[in-house]
Amino acid sequence: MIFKYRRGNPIKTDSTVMYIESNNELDFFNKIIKDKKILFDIDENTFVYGLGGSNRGINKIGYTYTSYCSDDPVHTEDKTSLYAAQNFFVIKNKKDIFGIFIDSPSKITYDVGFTEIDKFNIEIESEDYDIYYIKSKTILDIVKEFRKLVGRSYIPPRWAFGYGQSRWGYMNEEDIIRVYDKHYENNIGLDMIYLDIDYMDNFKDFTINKERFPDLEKLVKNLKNKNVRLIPIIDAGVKIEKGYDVYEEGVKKGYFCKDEKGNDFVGSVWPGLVHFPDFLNKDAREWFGMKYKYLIDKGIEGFWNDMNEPAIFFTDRGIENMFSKIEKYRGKKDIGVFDLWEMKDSFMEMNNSDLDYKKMYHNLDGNIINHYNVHNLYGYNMTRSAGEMIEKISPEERKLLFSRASFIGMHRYGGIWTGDNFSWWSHILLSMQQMVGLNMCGFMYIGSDIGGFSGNCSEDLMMRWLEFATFTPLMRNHSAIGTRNQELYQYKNINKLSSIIDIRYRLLPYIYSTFMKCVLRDEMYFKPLAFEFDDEISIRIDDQLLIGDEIMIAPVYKANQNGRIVYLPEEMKMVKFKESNVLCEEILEKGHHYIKTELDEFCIFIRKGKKIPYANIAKNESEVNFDVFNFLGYDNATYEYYNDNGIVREVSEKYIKTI
Ligand code: MIG
Repeated sequence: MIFKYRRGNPIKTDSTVMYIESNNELDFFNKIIKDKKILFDIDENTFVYGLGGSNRGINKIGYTYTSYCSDDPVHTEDKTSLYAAQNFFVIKNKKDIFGIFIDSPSKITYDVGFTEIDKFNIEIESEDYDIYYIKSKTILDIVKEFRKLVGRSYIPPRWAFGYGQSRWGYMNEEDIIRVYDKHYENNIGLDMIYLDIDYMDNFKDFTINKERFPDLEKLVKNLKNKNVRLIPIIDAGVKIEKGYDVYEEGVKKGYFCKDEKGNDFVGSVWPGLVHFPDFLNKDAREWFGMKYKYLIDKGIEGFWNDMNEPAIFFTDRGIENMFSKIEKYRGKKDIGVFDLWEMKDSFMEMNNSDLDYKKMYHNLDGNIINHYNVHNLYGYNMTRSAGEMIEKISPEERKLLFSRASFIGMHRYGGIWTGDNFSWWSHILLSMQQMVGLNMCGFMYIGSDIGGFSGNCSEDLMMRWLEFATFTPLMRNHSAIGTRNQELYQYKNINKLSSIIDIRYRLLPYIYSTFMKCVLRDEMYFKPLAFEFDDEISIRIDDQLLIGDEIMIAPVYKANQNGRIVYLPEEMKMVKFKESNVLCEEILEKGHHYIKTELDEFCIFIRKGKKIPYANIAKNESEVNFDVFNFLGYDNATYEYYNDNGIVREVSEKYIKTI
C-alpha cells in the first residue's frame, strides 16, 4: 500500500510514474511530520536502509547524510554528501516495517541517530514536498512497490556487462589502440574502452580533436570488428566559443541557464568559460539529447555523463570574492593564522559554491526557478535528455548510458558509477555497501571505478577489487591522470588478473539473466543478508551480499589476507575459483566458516537447492555462448533463465525459461 502526503505546491520532479491521491489526514503522517521536519524514534533494534549510493554502511544508523549532489572526490567517512540525491529508505524495527520516499528536489538532511542516538530526524529545506509512505510485509515487498511507483529501471545492451578499461589520460588514437593490443596480447577479456575528456577538441562536447583522433569513425569500426566498443564521456558545461555550434545554438534558442540579470550564466569548468544547458527545460533537453546523434552516427554505442551535479570550478563571483579577501593582506608583515585561513578559505570556497548555484536560473515549464532549489535534478535531467533522445535515435536497440550525479527518476534513463573513489582497501567495502542502497532506489546498472580512481593501485588491491567487481553489472577499471597505470597488463601477474575476468565472462549468462529478471520484476540484484534472513547474525552482516535468488558473495576487502570469516545463514555450496576455473566445491553447513582464499582465489556460495549457468571461457560478450553452458550448484535444481538477443528494448517474461 502506498500513501501520499503533499505539503504546499512541490516542484515537479517526474520521479514517479504512478498517480497517487494524497491523504494528508492519515494518522501516520500526522505523527511523524512537523512542518519541514520528520521525526522517527529509533532504538538498538532499528535498521534504516536505502538513501541510494550515500556514504558509509548498509544500515544508515549512526551518521548524517545530506541529499545534495556534490562533486566531492574524497569519499572519507566524514562526508555527508556524495554525487547523488536519492530519498528513499526503509525503516525496520521489532514492531514495524515501512518505506518512505521524499519526493523533493530540495536539500534534505537525514540525521540518523547521530545527534540523538534514539532519534531519526529529517529536515527538508523546502516548504513544499511530497512524501510517500509504503507499507508492506517485507523489505523486498516495500522495495518492489516503490519501484513500481518510480518506473522500470534502465537496461544497457548485454555487451555492457563485459569488462571495460578506462583511464583519464588516453590522449590519442595510438593510446587507445595500445590499450586494445595489450589486452589482446595478454589474453585479457575486454568489451569496452572509454574515452575521457581528452578526445574532445578543447573539451567541447560533441567535437573530436582531429589531431589526436584523425578518423574516429574508422577507429570505432576497427575496434567493433574486434568486438570492442569505444565509450566517450560527455560533460555538462558547454564551452563559450564563437563559431562552436552547440554554444551558438544554445544561446540563440535560450537553452542555457540564466543569471539573475537574465543573461546566460557563466561558470568555469574544463573547457574554460561555459554555459550550462537548462536540462529542466523540455525543449533544451530535446535539443541537447539530439546532439548525441553526432557521435552515434560515427558508430558510437554508449556514453558516460560527467560533471553534472553540476560541478563548477569557479565563477567571476568566486574570483572577486577571493581577491577582495586577500587584497588587504598584501604587504602586511604580521599575518596571523586566522588571516591565513581566511585567505585559504577564499580559494577553497570557489568550487561548487552554493553562492554560485543561487545565482543560476532555470526555465521549468515557463516558470523561472532558482537553481539552488532544483540542484538535485540537474544530473538526472542531463541523463534523461540523453536517454530520451537516444531512444528516439535508436528505438530498436539499447545503448549504454550512465551518469555521475543522479536523483530517483534517472534510474529509468541510465545507470551510474559512484564517482571518484580512491585506491584504498576501504573503498572496496564502500562500493559493496553502496550497491544495496542504489538497487533499492531503482539503480540497477551500477559499479565503481575498479582499482580506485585517485591514488595508486597495487596488484593485490586490484586483484581483490576485481574479485568483487566480477559481480557488479558495470565492471570498469578507471583511474585518474597522473596515478599509477592500472590496466591489468601493467602488473606482474597478468594471468592471475585476467583469469578473474575469465570468470566474469563464464558467469555472464548468470549475471545478465539475474539483472534482467530484477529489472522486469522490480527485484534487487544485490541484497544484504538481512533482507532474506532474520536471524540475529544475518541482520548485522554488512560485508556479504546476496545476488539474485541463487548466490551469496563474501569478498576479501582487506590487505594481506588469505581468507576471511564468512557467515552462512543456511547450508550452501561453496564454489571456489582459481585460474579461470573451479578449484573446488564443497557443501558447507549453516554457521561461521573461515574460508581460505589466496590472492587469486575467490568464491561464490550457492544457496541450498539452487544452480546457476556457467559458460565456457570467452574474451568478450560476443564470444559467450548464451545457449549452451554447464551449471554450478545443486543437482536436480532448476533455474529460471532470462535470455534475449542482448539488445532488444522489450523486457518480458517470455524471455524466461525454466531449465
Ligand atoms: O574534474 O574527466 O569523475 O571519472 O575521469 C574531473 C575527468 C573530471 C571526473 C570523473 C572522472 C573523470 C574526470 N572527471
